[in-house]
Amino acid sequence: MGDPADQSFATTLTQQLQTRLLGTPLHFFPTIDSTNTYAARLARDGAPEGTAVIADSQSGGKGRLGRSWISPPGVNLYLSVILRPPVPAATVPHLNLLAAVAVADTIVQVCGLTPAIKWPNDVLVGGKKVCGILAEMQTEASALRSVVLGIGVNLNAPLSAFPEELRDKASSLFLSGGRLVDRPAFAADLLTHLEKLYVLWLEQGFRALRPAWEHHAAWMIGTQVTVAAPEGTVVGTVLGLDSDGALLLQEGNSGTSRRLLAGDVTVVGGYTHGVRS
Ligand code: BT5
Repeated sequence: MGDPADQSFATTLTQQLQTRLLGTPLHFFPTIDSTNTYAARLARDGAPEGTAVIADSQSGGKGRLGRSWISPPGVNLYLSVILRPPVPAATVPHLNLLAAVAVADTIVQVCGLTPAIKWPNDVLVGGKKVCGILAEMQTEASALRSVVLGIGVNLNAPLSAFPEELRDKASSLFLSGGRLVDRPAFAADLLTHLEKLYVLWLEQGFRALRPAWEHHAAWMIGTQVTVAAPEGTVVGTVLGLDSDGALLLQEGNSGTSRRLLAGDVTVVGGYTHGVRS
């Protein structure tokens, strides 16, 4: 599959893996449309929990709500993991928060940078997005069959890898920290953090993840935001996270508090509070 450089990514990652569950088996592709789409196909065909799909580049990388994820070759990480948690489908959004904590913990450990989580599924460094997360589930007769947890992290992308319109919003760990990141080592560490948090979540539920999430998202508390939620646009001040992972807002001048389960957050006046590199 592909050139030797590609193969060395997969071989080195396999050698460095320290997980019991996540990352085995590992499917590696020099290029693919979307690791999430491929993993969903594997999941439908019965692939076991822990199966991972990694690609060096994606031609159709997916974001949420039909948006796309810029996925140039040779520089970043595009990872999808198949999970089969024995939980109700309503708790699947927790996995976005769980993955954001795992990415933030890995960034601290590998790069020594200070990441900031932006609810629900972004990780920022220096106020710019370095990671996006896409959890997609498969259900049967309303029972959860599998979840494909997709994670894209900009590791070594130069500014030129991003289209003009993203250059003030997106960054890579290399651009933020000034040092190239070892891609297989980052992937191995990320899978270790993911597995640890996943086991914790299965055993103890979301409340066990909440302190770590709040640590990385502390900058959001008290921040004025606009949330484009499925139920409409809400403007307010972030109060925190509810026990089930919902975002709590104090709305406008009314003082009413609101619980939001999904949406896109924009910080009023820009990400200045999230700038912590
Ligand atoms: C996300 O969506 O942030 C989820 C991205 C998930 C990507 C991973 S890669 C592995 C797996 N396989 C896939 O096909 N997908 C997953 P959303 O919150 O909707 O953000 C998408 C928006 O982020 C875009 O509309 C752009 O504005 C911006 N964006 C696109 N590519 C980016 C990049 N590489 N870095 C930073 N921002 C980007």
